[in-house]
Amino acid sequence: MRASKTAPAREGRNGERELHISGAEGIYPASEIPFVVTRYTERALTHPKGTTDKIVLTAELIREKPHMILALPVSTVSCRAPDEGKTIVQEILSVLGITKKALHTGFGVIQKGGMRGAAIISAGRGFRLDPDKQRGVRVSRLGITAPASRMLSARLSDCGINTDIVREAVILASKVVSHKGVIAELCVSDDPDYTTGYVASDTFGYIRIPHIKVNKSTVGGRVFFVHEGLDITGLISYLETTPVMVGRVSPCAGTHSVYEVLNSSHR
Ligand code: WAQ
Ligand code: MG
Repeated sequence: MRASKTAPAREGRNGERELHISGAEGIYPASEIPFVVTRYTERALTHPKGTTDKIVLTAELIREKPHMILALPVSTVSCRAPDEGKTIVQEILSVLGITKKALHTGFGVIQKGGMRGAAIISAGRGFRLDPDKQRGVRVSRLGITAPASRMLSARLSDCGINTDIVREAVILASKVVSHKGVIAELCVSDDPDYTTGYVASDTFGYIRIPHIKVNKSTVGGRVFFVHEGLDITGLISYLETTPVMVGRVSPCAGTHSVYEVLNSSHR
């Protein structure tokens, strides 16, 4: 599903532009499609980013057998303000070998906001590698099996964070970092009232960072940091079209300091 609204062109340009409001995707049994369509439509119509004037829903049969993956373990770091959040992001990413330059490019993309997909950035030189800079790359064809979904809900509930937003983000991040070329993902929601972001990596799992942005801010986005010299076409094809489902779930920890989280590397 994708929902947008029409806005006047930027100064000095002609015509109108489509502002991204909300998007969602999943892999479901055909019998669930009517319910999913209702849920996604309601989400688009009640989105905190504003009133949508266009909702596009697409349903496609997946013929390929989905590739099964393990969900990342979830933890939360204590963080009280955006400045502290930025420092925490820097610490995690530098341990993962992502340069300051790459991080600078990444923060730039998120600060600008307004994208429907994610940016791909090389972890060393900090170059933006995805071809459509306005749209980015939209991760799709991802889902979770029914038993894994029940387990994920139970584990997230134990930590008091069992919401659609967290569940969908954990599934997405697990697909993204399951590709060997991706070192880490940085995410900040573009919803004005959602201020928790995350850094996901195969090494440290899904690390939630509360107060990564100020309330009421509509900037946000996603950035995938990748190994230098990676085959970008192959990565985009994996993210956009390879069906991937979470079949098993990892533990969920409570809130800890960033050092505790970094010292408990799970793999
Ligand atoms: N593929 C690529 N990029 C995406 C996708 C996707 N499927 N969905 C969203 N994005 C990008 C896009 O640029 C959005 O503007 C941006 O991410 C933010 O999307 O554990 O809600 O849906 O509490 O606002 C993080 C949860 C929530 C943290 C993230 O993102 C937690 C969130 P949003
Ligand atoms: Mg959003």
